[in-house]
Amino acid sequence: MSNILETINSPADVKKLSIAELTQLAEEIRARLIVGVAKTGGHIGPNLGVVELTLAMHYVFDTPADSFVFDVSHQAYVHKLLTGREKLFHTIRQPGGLNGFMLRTESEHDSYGAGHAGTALSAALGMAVARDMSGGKEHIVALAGDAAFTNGISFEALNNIAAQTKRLIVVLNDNAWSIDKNVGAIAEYFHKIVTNPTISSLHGKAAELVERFGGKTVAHLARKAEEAAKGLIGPGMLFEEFGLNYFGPIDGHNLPLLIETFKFLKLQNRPVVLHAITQKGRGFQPALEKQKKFHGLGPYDAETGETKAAGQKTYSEIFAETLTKLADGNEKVVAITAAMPNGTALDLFRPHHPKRYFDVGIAEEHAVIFAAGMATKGYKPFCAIYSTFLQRAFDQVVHDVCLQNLPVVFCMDRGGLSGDDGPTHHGLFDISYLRSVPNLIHMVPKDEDELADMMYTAMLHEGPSAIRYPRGTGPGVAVKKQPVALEIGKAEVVGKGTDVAVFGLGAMLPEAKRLAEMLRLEGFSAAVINPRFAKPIDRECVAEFGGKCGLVVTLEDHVLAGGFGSAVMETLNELELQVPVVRVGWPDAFIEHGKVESLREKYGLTAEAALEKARPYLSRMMDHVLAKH
Ligand SMILES: Cc1ncc(C[n+]2csc(CCOP(=O)(O)OP(=O)(O)O)c2C)c(N)n1
Repeated sequence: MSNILETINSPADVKKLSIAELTQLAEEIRARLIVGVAKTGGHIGPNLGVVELTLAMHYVFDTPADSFVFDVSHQAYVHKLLTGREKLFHTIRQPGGLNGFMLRTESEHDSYGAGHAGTALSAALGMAVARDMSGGKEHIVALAGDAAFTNGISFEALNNIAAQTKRLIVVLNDNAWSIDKNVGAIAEYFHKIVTNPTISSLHGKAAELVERFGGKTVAHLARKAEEAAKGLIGPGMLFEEFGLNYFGPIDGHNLPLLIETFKFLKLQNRPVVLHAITQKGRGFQPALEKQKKFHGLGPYDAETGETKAAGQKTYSEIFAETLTKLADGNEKVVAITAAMPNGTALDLFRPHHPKRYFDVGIAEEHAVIFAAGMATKGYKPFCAIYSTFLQRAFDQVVHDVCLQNLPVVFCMDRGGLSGDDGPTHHGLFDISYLRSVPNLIHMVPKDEDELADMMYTAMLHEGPSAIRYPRGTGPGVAVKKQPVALEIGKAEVVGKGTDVAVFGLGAMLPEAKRLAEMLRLEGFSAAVINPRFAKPIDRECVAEFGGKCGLVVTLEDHVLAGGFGSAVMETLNELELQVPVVRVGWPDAFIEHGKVESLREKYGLTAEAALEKARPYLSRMMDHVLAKH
């Protein structure tokens, strides 16, 4: 069997193929995805679901002149394979390799970068309006999953589309899944359309005819199907009410039908929605059986789908187990996730307290206000939202939770560098953006047991609180049976010293200890402090060490701008202490994807790099230290 995929250097090559060849290409792409992602890890399920859709889009439209905007863009691997990146596909998500999402700097075919959900319709509308203003003729196609429609921004865009442009194509890629099963009224609404037997049979017939006539009558048929569908579902089809013409549901794996439909949609002079039904994980049995797992995962066996047995418990798992325990003993504790039961591990909590578990969809802003509402009635909501996704809900944290001093707990998973996912997913800003908000306390545990203590502290605290913890596993410390409440704003001194004070926040504490050891070998007495709180900062501790030490070093897995080190400097300034501060953290730049360890080395988040940064101050201190000891 000749390998068609190898001959595809750009979308122009796709257009040369016959339907039979395209069908073969679809199979080759599936095989390539399954085998390739088995080695690199990545979003295999979503990509297997959009093979035909992406092929048909590239067959009919013309990127980069036309623009494709993918929501989240985790399903853009097929697009990457068809736009000159097949030879590099083995590098996806690998250091220095292709990014796992659309990236404007990676290819002229990637018209819009993303990683967070709900952005495709707004971005595509912006492009369409810009095109209209400058008299362009190109097509703009937004592809968004069914779960993207649980997100408010998608609806803000829908509300705006018909008023702003006559030409925009929205593809609703409906596989009924978010990462978990899609939730809420929108999911049910799509389900009703899809399972309506009359519509299905009508569209089945349309598909047959398209195949038979090679699409010659498709325009006529689509109109007929659309009219019939309208009559069947009732007067107010959701999208029609928003002023978009609705087409579908159609089989998102039927290549000829998709091609003819896109050709037809291209000619429309009104914004349109194409509702395509697809199957997440199509063509790979393990992914069909375990939809959730195969949404996105690390390396797996390409034959069986087996993954390495999980070893040590992750921070997410410790979080979920602790929350279950807290909820066992306190009936006011509730758990809220914005479509991330798997990632946050709240799916471990769900069976224990199903009535106190809430998946609100990909709706972080709503999740936070919903939590605020529950808190006004005496409940203790634990809002489990990744650090990067809580960025979405900043105003809700400020205006709804903190301004009213409501006791909502933000559990920010992936606080710190996320690694393979890259800049869209690194959780590097939460200290800066939360530290400025009155009433909120911000905690960072050094290990799993301290995470449990912090959650307990947050449960007892009468105002808002936030806890950030890193992706993956921690040091592997056993969690006590009964957590203890920590004194708010109190740091823990883990190593005494008088010359240098090293503050190691959370995951950076081991580096702080290593640095102290290196300093000791050079003749300096170095204290090591586990700050625990980024806010309120332990003023007494800062005053004590800032007063007696000749140098303060801070280490954090966070951007330097406005981070923990900045908080220490502000405090020293308020205390009128003139001690120099060496801050170690991420620079003022978006950090690429890669392995955490090597990126830390590259950007100087190691004890060695800290020592080099401290060197000029240490030299100046030397005489004084020699005299002292
Ligand atoms: C703001 C935000 N919250 C959460 C996520 C995590 N996330 C990534 S993909 C996804 C589900 C997407 O489902 P859908 O849009 O239906 O696409 P599918 O994967 O099913 O093709 C979620 C919740 C995100 N990317 N952005």
